[in-house]
Amino acid sequence: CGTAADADAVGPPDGRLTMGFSQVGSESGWRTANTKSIQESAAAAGVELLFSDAQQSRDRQIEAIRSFIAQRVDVIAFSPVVETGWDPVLLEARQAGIPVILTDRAIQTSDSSLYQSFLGSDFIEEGNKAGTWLSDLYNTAEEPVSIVEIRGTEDSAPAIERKLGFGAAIAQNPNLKIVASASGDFTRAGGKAVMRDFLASTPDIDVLYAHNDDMGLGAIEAIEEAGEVPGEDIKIITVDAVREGMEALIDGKINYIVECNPLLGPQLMELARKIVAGERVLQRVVTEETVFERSGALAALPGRRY
Ligand code: GYE
Repeated sequence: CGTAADADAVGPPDGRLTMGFSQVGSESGWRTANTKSIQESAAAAGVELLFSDAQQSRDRQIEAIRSFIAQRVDVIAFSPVVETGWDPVLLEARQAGIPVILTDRAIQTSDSSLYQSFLGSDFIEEGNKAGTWLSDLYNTAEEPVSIVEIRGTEDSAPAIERKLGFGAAIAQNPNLKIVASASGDFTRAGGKAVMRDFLASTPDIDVLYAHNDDMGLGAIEAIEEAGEVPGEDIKIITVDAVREGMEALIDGKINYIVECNPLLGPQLMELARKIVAGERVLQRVVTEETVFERSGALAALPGRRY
């Protein structure tokens, strides 16, 4: 058991690390797998986890982080719902001497020393992979190809960067045009509602690019209700590769999925342990990911954990 003086020493005084984790919400299959990974890895690593669900609200995340500071946790980790607005609360954490790790989503800040490390995917690269596949698919097209885009949560890093990466890649092929784009907030219901609007307002849609599987799955329902065949009348590309997305890919309703790995728990626990022990860590840790067409999905699905 530690004394007050031990609080500033390297490592938790009782040897057991306490982590406050503020999760975005439970908006998607990806998020469910991510939460499970973090909870299971904390248990396996003997980390005491204070877990808080922000239901997609930045204010609730800030409140959660303040409460972790008040409880004097050893380390704070969070997945920021949007990119901006974090500096004040991160300064409070610094003043309390509590290190912060970003997981999954990045922030915009003028002071990147406000966090120790950022562990997550390269979303620009994901958007790029989606756009490159599409450019190649239509490389002999002579007619314009109409693309609709369903974006993730407004102002979130994955929505901003998946759009950017995709846009840069399709610019290689002058026939490819985004004719409509709206946010479906990364949820299935959001994806369905947006797709229904697109189908009513936009003639002759050739391609849907959805920023995650859940929105793509919601859009598939809207497409089928409109009497069209997903994957054939409208080609569909999504991001994540959660089980239901992979099943839709195998059924031919989705044509291509760019993988985004939610299993960040083990790496997060390792980073936390090192940071609290005063070891140096990389400021950016990028997760490894692949892409799937139907054959790859068939081969990967049996061994998939989510
Ligand atoms: O792609 C989406 C989730 O931030 C990478 O958030 C994550 C994204 C993921 O809701 O399904």
